[in-house]
Formats: sequence, C-alpha cells, structure tokens
Amino acid sequence: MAKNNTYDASSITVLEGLEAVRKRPGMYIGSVSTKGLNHLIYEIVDNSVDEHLAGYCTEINVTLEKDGSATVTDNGRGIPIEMHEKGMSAERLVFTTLHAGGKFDNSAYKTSGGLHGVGSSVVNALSTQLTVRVKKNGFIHEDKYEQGNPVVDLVDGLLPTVGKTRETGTSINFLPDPTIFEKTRFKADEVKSRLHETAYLNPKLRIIFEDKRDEVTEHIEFHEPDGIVGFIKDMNKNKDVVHDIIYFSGEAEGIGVEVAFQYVNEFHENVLGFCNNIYNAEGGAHLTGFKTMFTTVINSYARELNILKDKDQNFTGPDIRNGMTAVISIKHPDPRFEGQTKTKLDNQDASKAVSKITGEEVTRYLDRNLDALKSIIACAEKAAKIRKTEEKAKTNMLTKQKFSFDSNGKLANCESRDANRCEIFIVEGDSAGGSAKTARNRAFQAILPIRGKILNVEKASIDKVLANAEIKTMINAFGCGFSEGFGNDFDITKLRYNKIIIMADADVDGAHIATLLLTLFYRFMPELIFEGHVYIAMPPLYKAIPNKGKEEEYLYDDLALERYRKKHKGGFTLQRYKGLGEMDAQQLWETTLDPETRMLKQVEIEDARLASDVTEMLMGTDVPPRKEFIHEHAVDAELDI
Ligand code: TTJ
Repeated sequence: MAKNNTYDASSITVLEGLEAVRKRPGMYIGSVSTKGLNHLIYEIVDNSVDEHLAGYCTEINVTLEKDGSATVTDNGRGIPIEMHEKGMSAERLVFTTLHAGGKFDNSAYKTSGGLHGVGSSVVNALSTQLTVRVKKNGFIHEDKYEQGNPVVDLVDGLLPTVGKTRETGTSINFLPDPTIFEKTRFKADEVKSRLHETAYLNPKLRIIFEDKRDEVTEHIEFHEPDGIVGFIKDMNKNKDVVHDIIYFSGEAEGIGVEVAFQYVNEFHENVLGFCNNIYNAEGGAHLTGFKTMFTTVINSYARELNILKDKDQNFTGPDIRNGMTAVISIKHPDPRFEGQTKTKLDNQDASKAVSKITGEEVTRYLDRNLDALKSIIACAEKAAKIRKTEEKAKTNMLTKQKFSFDSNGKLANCESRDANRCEIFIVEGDSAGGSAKTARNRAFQAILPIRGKILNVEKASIDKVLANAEIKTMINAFGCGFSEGFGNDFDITKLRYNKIIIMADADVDGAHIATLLLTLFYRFMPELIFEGHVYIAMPPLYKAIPNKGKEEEYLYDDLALERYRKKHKGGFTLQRYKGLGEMDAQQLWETTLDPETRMLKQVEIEDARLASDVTEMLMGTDVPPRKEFIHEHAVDAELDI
C-alpha cells in the first residue's frame, strides 16, 4: 500500500483503474505472451520518442538488465515532477492514471492509438517494481512503485532527491510481474528489430541497446541518418536492385507523408506502412492511397509510352508492385486503428493525403528519370506475363487433375470433415511421418510428411513455387488457395483444418525447416497466421524415469531438466530424444500428438515476419551468422503450456 498520507478520494479511483489493468491485461497490451511483454518496453520507449519529436531528446538507452528488468533512459527535458492541481506530482499522475500518457506539452502527434501508447501507467500496473528517475533543476529525483502503487513518501508534496546533476532526462526501470505474464524473458531479437525500425523512422535519434543478461553484454547502437532511405537500402542489400532509391515527402490535409521505394529483381512485394512511427502490420488507408495512385500513374505512363497498346488491359496493382520494396511513413494528428490486431490504419484522410502527394511527386520524379520508369514498367510486364501463364496453368490444374481430398500425394487425411475439429501435422521426414501416421487419432488428425528441405519462397519465382510438389500438396490440403501478387484467390472460410501444426526436430535442421514453412505461410497465406491457425509442435528433449516410485516424466527443455534434477535427488534414468524419428508411436502420441498432454506454440505474425527477414541470412553461403542465429534461437526457445 501507499505509505504517504496525502492520498485522497481521487487517488483511490486511480488505484482502481490500475487494478482493472491487472485483471484484464490483454485489453491493454494485446496479450500476456512474449509479444505483450515486449510491448511494455515499446510503451515506455514511445514516450522518449515523443520527447524527441518535440525536439528535446537525441539519445535513448534501452537496457535488458541481469535481474530480468528493463531500463529506458533518455536525455529529454525530464517528466514534470512539480505538484499538479490534483494534489499529486505530475509524474505520479503519469504513472497511476490510465491514458494520461505523459502528454503535458502540445506535441503535435500522439503516438497513442490502437494498442500503442496506452501508456506508462499500464506498464506500472503490470510490474512488480518500477523506479522513475528524473534529472532536472540540478537534482536527480526518484520515485518508486510496487504493483503500480507508490511506495515513496513525498516531502512537502515533492519527490525526494537522490543526487545532484547538471543533466536533464528521464530513466525508467521496471520488472514485469511474473504472476501476469506467461514468460518474463524479453525477446532481444524482437526488441532490437523494433528499435532499429524506430531509428530509421527518426533519423536524428540515436538508440543504444544493451543486453546484460548473458555473460557477454551485447551492445548495439542504432543510428540511421538516412532515415527511410537507409531502411530501403538495408532491406535491399545483397539484392539485385534495378534503379536508385526514390524518395519524396510532403504534407496534405494536415498529414505529413514520407515515402521511399526501390525495385529489385524478385517476385514479391514488400510494402510497409507506418503511422506516427508505429508499424502497421495490417496496412490500411495510407497503403491504399499509395497503391491506388501508383497503379494509376504507372498505367498511364505505360500507355503514353505505347508499352500498353489500346487493346491491352491495364497492369494490375500487384503486377506493378512486383519486386517493389517500399516504406510509407505518415504523421497523423489523430490516428485510429481497426482490424484483427488493431494495426490497420482507418483514417480515410490518410488515403487522400498519401494519394495526392504520391501522384504529384512520383510524376515529377519519373518525368525526369526515364530509365527508372522503364525499369519499373519492365518489372510489371514480367509479372503480368507470369500472371497470365499462371492463370492458364491454374485453370488447367483445376480442370485436368480434379483434386481429390483423400488421395493427395502422401497426405494421410483424417475422417472428420468438421474443420473446427480437424488438425493437420506437417511432419519433417518420411520416417517420422510414418510413426505419426500410426500414432495419430485418425478421427481428426491428418498427417502430411514432407521430404527434406522445402523450397525457399523468397528466392523463387511464383511459377517455381507453384510447381513445387510439397507446396502444391500443402495448398491443396489446406483447401483455401493462396494469395500472391497475382490476384487474391485465398479464402480462409474454405480452410479444412483449424490447426496447422509444424512438427520438426528440435535441432538446427528442424528450426530451418520451420523457418521455411513460416516464410511460405507468411507470403502466400498470411491470414492463416493472422487468425491463429498455425502452431509449432514442441516435442520433449528428455524422458526422466525415477529409480523408485512415481511415474516417468517428459522434459521439454534444459530448464525443466534442471528443476527435475533438484527435485529427484534419489536418482533417475534420463533418456535423450534426438529426433522425432526415434520415438515409437506410443511416445509420439503422448508427447506431440495428444491434445491433452502435448505442447504447442502458437505462431504470431511477428514470428513469421522475423522468419521471413532472416531466411535470407539462413540461406546465404555465410556459415558463421547462420550458426549464430540458430544457436541464439535454440537458447531463446520458450514454451507455451
Ligand atoms: C513534457 O513537457 C515538459 C517537459 O518534459 C516533457 C516530458 O514529458 N518529457 C519526457 C517524458 N521525456 N521523457 C519522458 C519519458 C521518458 C520515459 C523513458 C518514460 C516516460 C513515461 C516519459
């Protein structure tokens, strides 16, 4: 409880507010999985970014501490600490009032919207401990909270000081509450990738990341003075680019618009949308405005240049974006978000603004750069040609070899046709596939064995992808088609299995196969992931059989083994499972297939996006980084029970 006695009725409603956050944390941070956990860091960092946008902060430090806490420090003006009219220091209002969000100045752009910017009070409510240090007016002021409640006595209504300083800034240290979160280990890869994104979007900001949790401290500085141009440059590094990066910016309808794009010789598009520095996974109005106008402009150039003749149809939008890497970043005074994960920008004025500026600026640039224009149209022509061949091939495929549900290559289908109940396991290797077929409950579990490595879809053209036997079998089995640039034929309502479960060995090759499959789903069937249908099976690493008494136990990671060792001092025999193929049918059922006892990890869209980003690295000829990545992930792997 709060020790100080300056509390009045208003502070009681405050604490009730935070209690609501602790009761239903998902409502405020999306989930209590690792994703929600990492969100806590972003909530705090966003405040410092706001201070940067207001023109006062140039550096932000984010540190993952040894004790499992996180520290965010900036060199801004420092949160106001003086007495606020409600009889509390302003800083206390920020950390104990829902939606107060530290907006004491009139910074033009709120980062709040959707899941984001719900504020530092939410982080406070979900932390066992939170310490605030504010450097200003010559002193370091300190405040502390436990489970969201202040535990520091005010001195004449003011915060105590713990030292002197000439600097200004804010530092927050917080320890996530283990009774709220499923796991409390921040995922460094995700945090780094998000901080790097923030650096690209704020070219004058320096972000220093440190991970002190392992023996060797990791220290990385993110500073991207080239902004979103640098973002494009990095996404396209090691790729065959076909023209210089095109950049433009402008303002319309009170909305700031910045766009950078460049084409590469590949067969997919990668168009990312940001609003007020927040990534919009589901896109939205800004992307629609850009895409629609860009399609119009390129088609009209193609007609002007007589590349499209009178009788020819227009290029489709996806044709035109074939090979495009683009970042559309807007600043909106009052963003609203919709969609499954509340990451789809809903403001229609954003579409108008982006469309207007794209129309003007792209024309201005391409009028003067005919070579770039011709390269872009060449990409569209290539795509259109493949699309037409593909449309023909698809019609042939559908009419000639009518797909039969039961005789589809190696698929051992289940008996039930009730999609809600059905599961399909994608199993690496013929031998594991064979055991899984014996072990499964054929009433509702289907098994699809796949052989060895599957095709890396990032590197292949669409016709290659569709010619690949494993991929064809998967698309057929799932039943909902696929979506790629060339028209969207994906229909999630036709999905035949509620759960698609990737079953691969817990080793380097297994991780690689899972990555390739995630990349495939992410590119061609992203809704499967958005709507939570994709899972990864987590087979155990060991079986422990105690020397006397009690039953044997499956252990799913080394931590579990460590715990088991401590509990069973009497001795036990340990069986190590090297791979799925080594388990007999009964063991496979108990450990991996039986819904009552198995462990599954539900794949989130971030996992897939990350997988897609790293596929390049994994597939490259560079052996060292590959090893490193997989090692890191092997250590990181955590369990959803
Ligand atoms: C507000 O207007 C007066 C001067 O200070 C402005 C402000 O709030 N600055 C500010 C807040 N800088 N940094 C923060 C901040 C930093 C972190 C890490 C966390 C929070 C909640 C706020």
